[in-house]
Amino acid sequence: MLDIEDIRKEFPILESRIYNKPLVYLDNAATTQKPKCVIDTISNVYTTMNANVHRGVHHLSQVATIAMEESRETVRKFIGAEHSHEIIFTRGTTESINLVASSFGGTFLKAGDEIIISTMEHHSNIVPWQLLQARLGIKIRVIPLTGNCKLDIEAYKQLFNANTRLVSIAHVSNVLGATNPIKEIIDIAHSHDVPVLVDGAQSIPHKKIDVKELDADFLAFSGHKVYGPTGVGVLYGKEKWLEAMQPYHGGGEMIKRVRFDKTTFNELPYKFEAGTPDYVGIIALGKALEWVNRIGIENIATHEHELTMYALEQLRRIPALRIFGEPDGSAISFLIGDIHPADLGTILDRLGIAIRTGHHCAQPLMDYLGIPGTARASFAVYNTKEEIDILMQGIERAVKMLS
Ligand code: 7TS
Repeated sequence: MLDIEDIRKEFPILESRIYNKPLVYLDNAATTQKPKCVIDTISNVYTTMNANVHRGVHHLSQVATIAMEESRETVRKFIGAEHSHEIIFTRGTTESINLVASSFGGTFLKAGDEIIISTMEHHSNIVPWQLLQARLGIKIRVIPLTGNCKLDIEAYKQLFNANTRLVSIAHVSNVLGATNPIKEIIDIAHSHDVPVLVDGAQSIPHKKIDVKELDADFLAFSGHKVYGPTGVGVLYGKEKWLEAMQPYHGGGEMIKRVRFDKTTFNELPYKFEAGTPDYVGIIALGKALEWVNRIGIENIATHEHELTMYALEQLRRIPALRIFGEPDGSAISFLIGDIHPADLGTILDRLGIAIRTGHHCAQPLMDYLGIPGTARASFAVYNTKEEIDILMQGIERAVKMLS
C-alpha cells in the first residue's frame, strides 16, 4: 500500500494554488510533475559536477561522464535491455521515432516498401513516416479500429505482405488511455520477420516494460512523462538493428575518424548521439527512474488503475457523458452532450483543475471518432480519489453553467 500523502510531499508543485484553489493536476499524459530528488539533481549537477562529458581528461568531465553512463545503466535495467549500448539518449519520444524513421528508413527502406501504423497514433508516430514517404516513396498502411476503439487485430494480420518492413505502434493510446495487446502485435509481426517499434510514451510511466520479454525491436519514450526532466528521452534498439543502421545526426562524438575523403563512425551508442547531449537531463532522468523503482512500478500501476476505475464510475453518473474507448489505467477522454471541451477545460481551470482538451495530437483518431477533440483527465501516482471528487464537482458546476 502506498502512502499517497507522503508521495505528494515529494512534489513541491502540488502545494501550488491556482486562482486561490488547490492545484488538481490531471494532465499527466502531457507531462508529469517532478519529485524534489529530480529537481535537486539538476541543481546539484550544475553546482558540483558540470563539465562536458566524454571529452575531458579532467576530473569534473570524468565525474559527469560516469554519472551519465550510470544513468544509461539505470535505463537499461528499467526496461530489461540486454546491453547498455542499446540505450540511445534522445530529446524524447518524438526524436526517438524520427531517428528510427531516418536511420532505419535510410538503411533498409526503398520505394514500394510498406510500414504499418494504426489509426490511434500520436502525430509523432505518423508524420515522421509521412516525411519518409515523401523522401523514399514508401507506403503507410494503417490498422483500423473496431467499434470500441480497439485495434482490429484480424485486419492487422491482413496488412502484411512481401513488402512489409516495419510496424510502429503505440503501447498505450494518449487519447483512449487503453493498452494495446503489444506482445500479440509483436509476435504477429515477427511471424512475418518484420521488426516492431513500440511507442512507449504513455506506457513507461504506468506499467512494467521488459523489452526482452516483449521481444521489442525498438522502444521510444520521453523522460518528462515519467517524472523526469524535459528535453531528454530514450530510444532502445536491438543491437543488430542499431549496428546496421546509418547514423541519424552527424557531428561531434558520433565519429571515430573524420577525413575529408572518408569518415568512420563511433561504436554504439555514441554513433547515434551526435553533439553535446543533455547530460544534466540524462542524469536527472536516471534519478527519476530510481525514484519510480523506489515507489515500485507495480504499486504505481495498481494505484492508477484504482483511480481510473473510480473516475470512470463517477463520470458515468453524468448524463450525456460519453467516454471514448476502454481506459484501463492512465487517461480518460470524454465529451458531455454538445459542450465544447475547451469551454469545460476553461471553467475547470478557474477551479484549479488542470485537464487537457483538444485533439491531443491524434487528429486521425478524432476524424475516425467524428469529433474535433475531447476533454482528457490523466493520472499519476500522486493523484487521489479526493481530487477526482473535486473534478466531478467541477464538471457538475461547468455543466450547469454551459447547458
Ligand atoms: N507518443 C505518444 C503516445 C504520446 O502521447 C506523445 C506525447 C508522444 C508520442 C510525443 O512525446 P514527446 O515527449 O516527444 O512530445 N503526448 C502528449 C499528450 O498526450 N499531450 O501532450 C503530449
